[in-house]
Amino acid sequence: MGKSAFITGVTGQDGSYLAELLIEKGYNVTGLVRRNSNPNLEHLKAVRERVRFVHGDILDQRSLIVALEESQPDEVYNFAAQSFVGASWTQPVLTGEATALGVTRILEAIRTVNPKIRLYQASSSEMYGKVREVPQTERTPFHPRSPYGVAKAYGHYITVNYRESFQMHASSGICFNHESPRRGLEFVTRKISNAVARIKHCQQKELKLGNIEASRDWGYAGDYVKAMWLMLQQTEPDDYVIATGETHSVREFLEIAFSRVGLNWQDHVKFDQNLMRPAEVDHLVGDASLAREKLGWKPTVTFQRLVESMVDADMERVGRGENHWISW
Ligand code: G4F
Repeated sequence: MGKSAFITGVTGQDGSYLAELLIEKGYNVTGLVRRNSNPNLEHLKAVRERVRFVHGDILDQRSLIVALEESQPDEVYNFAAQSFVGASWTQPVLTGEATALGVTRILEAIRTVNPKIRLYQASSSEMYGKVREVPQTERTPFHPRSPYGVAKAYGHYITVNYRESFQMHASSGICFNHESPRRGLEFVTRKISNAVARIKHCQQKELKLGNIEASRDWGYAGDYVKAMWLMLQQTEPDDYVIATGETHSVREFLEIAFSRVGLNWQDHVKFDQNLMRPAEVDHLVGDASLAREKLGWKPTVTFQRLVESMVDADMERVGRGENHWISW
């Protein structure tokens, strides 16, 4: 009989790529969805008949215990969070409840139902914030710069703590930014690729952005979920930086994205002070040597190819008449 996995945040970018990967590997996959929501299964369309959905909420301890009792997984992958950094200043308490304490609830649910269940926790390069060294490794100290980054640091350390306190097989992937055509429209990469397609199709004239000098280590989400799975196949749990080792600015992303459709970004992009963050993370670049050595993992998609594939996918979508628009 195949293994079984339980994924929180299954309808999102990472959850959907991981569900596809695990189903291809013969897993039984259960996904947690919120009862009151009308879950958008668009990203899961290739596999949705093969995923079993259970209701529950990362904010509600009992629902997590019941969901794990019902699904009896071998592995849990925790992606549930308030994951947009920008919103974490306007919803700091919700961010703490979901992104920080949500991890403790998952750990407690595992301890209660079956402490042998293996856990993948989605940690984040946002924990490095005002970076103390370049590139960042598993040993680089954290200095988070947003309520989101602070909450992720809590989630990271509580995972380490339960591993050390209760000998749980709990691992964290300190994932640097990872993108794809399934990225949410609020994140800068998808905001740009969607706007490029809409501008090219004469549905939008300009694109408002905040700090375009910020630079990130941007990889492809489909590559990153493979590293997450590999972490749970190791005999010993550990924490791993997952990154490409290259950093690029938002400005570089704009140049490639607009030129992909023969446009000049300077003709369309406007600066909007309201999109500047109260505290910024200026420069992130990760060193994934440990993942390369221990997991045999490496990224396969270049920055140029990533940007182009996102623009191509949005050009196709907008061309088909699918209209995605975001006002912030
Ligand atoms: O795309 P972003 O919103 O991603 P951010 O803040 O780096 O966070 C993402 O990656 C993290 C991993 O490091 C995850 F943990 C997190 O959940 C999320 O997936 O912003 C990237 C950069 C920032 O410096 C931001 O200030 O783009 C800058 N930016 C400039 N104008 C903008 C905009 N970001 C957004 N979202 N929208 C803008 O208009």
